[in-house]
Amino acid sequence: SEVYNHKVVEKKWQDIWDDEKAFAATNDYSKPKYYALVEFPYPSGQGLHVGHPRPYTALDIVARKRRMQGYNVLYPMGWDAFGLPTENYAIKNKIHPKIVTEQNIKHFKHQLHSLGYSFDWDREIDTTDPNYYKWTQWIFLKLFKEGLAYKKEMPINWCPSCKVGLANEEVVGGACERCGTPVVRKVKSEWMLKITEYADKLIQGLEDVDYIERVKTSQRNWIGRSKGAEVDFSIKGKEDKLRIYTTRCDTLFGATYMVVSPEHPYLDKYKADIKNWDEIEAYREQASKKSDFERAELAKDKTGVAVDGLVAVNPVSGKEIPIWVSDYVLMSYGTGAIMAVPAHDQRDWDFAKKFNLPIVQVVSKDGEAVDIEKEAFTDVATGVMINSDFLNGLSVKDAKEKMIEFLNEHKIGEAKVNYKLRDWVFSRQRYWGEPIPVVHCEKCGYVPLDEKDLPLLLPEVESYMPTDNGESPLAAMTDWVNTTCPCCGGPAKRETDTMPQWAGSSWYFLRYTDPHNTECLADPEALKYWLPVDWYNGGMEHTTLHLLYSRFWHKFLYDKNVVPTPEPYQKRTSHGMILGENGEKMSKSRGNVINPDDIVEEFGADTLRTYEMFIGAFDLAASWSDDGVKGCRRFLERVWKLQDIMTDEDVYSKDLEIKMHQTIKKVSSDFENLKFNTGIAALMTILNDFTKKKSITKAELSTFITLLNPVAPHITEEIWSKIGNGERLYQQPWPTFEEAKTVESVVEIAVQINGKTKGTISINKQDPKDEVLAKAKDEIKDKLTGNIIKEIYVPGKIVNIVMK
Ligand code: ANZ
Ligand code: ZN
Repeated sequence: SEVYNHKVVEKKWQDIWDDEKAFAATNDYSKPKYYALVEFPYPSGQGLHVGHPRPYTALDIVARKRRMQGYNVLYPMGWDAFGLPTENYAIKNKIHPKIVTEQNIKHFKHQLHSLGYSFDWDREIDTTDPNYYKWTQWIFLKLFKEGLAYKKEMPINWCPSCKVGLANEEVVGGACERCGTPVVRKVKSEWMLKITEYADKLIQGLEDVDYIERVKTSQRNWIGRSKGAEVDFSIKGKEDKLRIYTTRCDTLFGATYMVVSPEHPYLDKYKADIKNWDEIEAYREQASKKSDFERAELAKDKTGVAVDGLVAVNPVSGKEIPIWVSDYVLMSYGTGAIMAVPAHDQRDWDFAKKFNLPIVQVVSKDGEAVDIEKEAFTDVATGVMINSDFLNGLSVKDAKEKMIEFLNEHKIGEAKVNYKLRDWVFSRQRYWGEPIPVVHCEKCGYVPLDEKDLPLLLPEVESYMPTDNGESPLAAMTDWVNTTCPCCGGPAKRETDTMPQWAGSSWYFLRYTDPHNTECLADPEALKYWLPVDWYNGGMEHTTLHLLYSRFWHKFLYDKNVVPTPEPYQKRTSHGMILGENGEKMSKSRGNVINPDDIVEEFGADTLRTYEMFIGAFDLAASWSDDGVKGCRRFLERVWKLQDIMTDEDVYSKDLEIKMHQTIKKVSSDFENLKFNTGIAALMTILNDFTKKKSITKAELSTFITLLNPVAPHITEEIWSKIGNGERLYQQPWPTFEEAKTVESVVEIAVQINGKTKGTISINKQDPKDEVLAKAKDEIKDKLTGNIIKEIYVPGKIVNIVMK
């Protein structure tokens, strides 16, 4: 055959697949379905990087294989196109973000197309398309009407560089996730989504899905369910109680002081009683400059001020204890106030040591007092209560229960569950996002737009620059801002904040099922058929953001009968990153960025696909290797040459029959179990057998290229047509194997006399015992000189003749 020219072959088949709409999902709902999903990309100006093809190829393999297995497969692609980088680029280059987005999408699409993915391009979606974001706004209205979207004055994480408010999830190590600038706190009125109302459902739902364990764990930790109690401490001379949250109500007798957060409302309320108000105020000012993240840091040096003039009373011991203000207590968690138990909480211990506050041990180690001079004693498992009146002698667990009973009985507290999860800050003071479809009317307050007025289009503005006072550029568009109230018809102002980038991706997988629908977000029949997504693969970095947000929206839509399943994704896996040759992250500054276009140009899409799947265990990070790429190219060249040694037989040859069945079995299961690398290795192994033999039957070659097709679809399709097989390879059934033919039946076994090996014979595992023994004795006949006492045959393993 002529030499393998990937350029000709790949272009040819990509055109044919387009013409034939080869990979369109059908609306034939009688067929079994399979919905494979990868996270749609943000179409950045940099284009595709070599990290993208790893997950895309993996699920392309699954999708192609499932189609061959007779499934109606949905494997869609689209663009998560709102967001800051595009807006920033637009500002810098004075081009409308819409135009930037169009250009970027065009480039991305061209790149993805050149990789031969079997996406159903007729279902392409773009989150910035008004026909799409109409439904994003529609979902927002539903949330608003249910009281799950609300406006709140709150201190937010503010990035002074991006000039944008950030959700907790977008703050990494105290800095803006995007630009790395340290985040400051700023009080703003923000739209919030009540994801906390779904905290329990989001935890419980994890029981019913097949997610890799580390995804489940990190979702649980992020939600951070904590079981404890709230307890009222009285303040001497006041009606008000100071309510605290604790997970260790068993230690109440050890509470030697209290701490309130600098933002605690009682400070202002009792300003007149507080003698050192100036000091307190100065401290509050200082604290306001820190992020919650910095304040909660365990290792940090504790600071604080005693509140001079207010005294609390421990409700169980009756002792008077001081109240302090410290920034290690956050207003955003529990009640914003704590009882400090320095003997058993390390933060309290650090604080007590620094400010010389009393430390009283109330938990012992199995009844023995422990040394708490060096650190707090926090072990719960061995803890037994001491110095605690009616709790003495109880284990920590029993003491908690008993204390809760006591609190209930005396009406000074009760059991309480808290979550680390915060409500989702849903407004951004930026231009390039979905407008929030709400107006503000002096008389009626916040009023939602009528559904029939959706989409609320993003208006054209002159400048996309965010304003220094933190308002969106839309605020400057008075024509657009001033409107009438849908409720009373009076003058009203439009909301000028837009939705965060995470909005459009919170439901996009629903739209793929019916992307052109103008009546509803998707036809209920389509949703019923396609949901849940059978397999969703995406980055670990999206576990606490996108994955949690989209599960939240889905659960809400399920409660509203819009979607038919309580969970959106049945299975979730995650891929490892692709690093540079040196094992470091690829980045412009390191100069180690590989452009997939160059690889496709020089070696071909099939080589890139094969390489990215062969690079290593799918869930682990892997370093790029140019030699590895060349190795995969050589593999495909050898596959190409198999045509030259093909014979006409339509059966597997006797000597390779078992290996063929084994390979089908292994590849079939490896491709379903994230073991793409070992599946490909099995194909490489059997390729060696063919080349060594210098012959391959037509049946063998046909099966071989069918198995390789999901990985390297162009070259295999070309070989298929060249060896005179009719139709298309992508339309062929996936090869099947017979279990019985996957086990090697011919084996070599040892023949022993009195446990010592004297020879070997080659037998069939199924051969009857008599036959094996006869063959064995014949093999060693000149050594059988004594009396045979016993003849032992361990089937398929060994023959032992016992002689005297
Ligand atoms: C007394 C105590 C004694 C505590 C003890 C712990 C150990 P998680 O598990 O994270 O929910 N806490 C409560 N509200 C707080 C706030 N707003 N800011 C900072 N810390 C706060 O932790 C709950 C524990 O964290 C609570 O239980 C409280 O300290 C502290 F031996 O109360 B504990
Ligand atoms: Zn009104």
